[in-house]
Amino acid sequence: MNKVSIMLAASASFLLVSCGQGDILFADKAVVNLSPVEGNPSAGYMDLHGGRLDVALVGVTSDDVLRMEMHETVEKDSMASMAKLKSIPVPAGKTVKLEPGGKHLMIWGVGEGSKKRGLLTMTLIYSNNDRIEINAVVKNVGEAAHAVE
Ligand SMILES: [Cu+2]
Repeated sequence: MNKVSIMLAASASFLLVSCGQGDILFADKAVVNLSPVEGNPSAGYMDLHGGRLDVALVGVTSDDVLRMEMHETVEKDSMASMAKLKSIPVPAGKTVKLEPGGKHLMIWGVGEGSKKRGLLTMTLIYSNNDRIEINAVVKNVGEAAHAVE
C-alpha cells in the first residue's frame, strides 16, 4: 500500500465513526409481546436512539393494528398503574428504552398477517416530522417464557 491509499483508508474509517451512533435518529430492538389473552392489549418495546437534535416521539402507527398508545408504568403507593403519554422525549445522542416496567407501547388488535409473518411494521412519528418505519419482532409471550426456562 502506498501512502495515498493508507490515508484514504484512514479517512474512510474516520467518516464511518463520525456518522455512527449519536448522530442518527433511529430505533432498534423492537419487539411486540403478544398478549396470551385474546382481546387484551399486547406490549411493544424498543430502543429509541436520539439524533443530532432533541426531538420527541409523538405517535406510532401501524396499518395492521386496531389501536396503539404510548404508556408509562408508574408506581404509586406500591401499586403499579399505567399512564397514557402524549409524547416521549428523545434527547440528542441519547438512548431511550421502552421496556417492561417503564415506557412502552400498548397495542390492541395485532393483525393475523403480522402474527403469521412474525413482524409488525410500524411508523414512528417524531416532533420534527421525521417518520421512521420499523419492523418489530412479534413474539408469543408463552414462547418467550418457555425459552427463558
Ligand atoms: Cu400500557
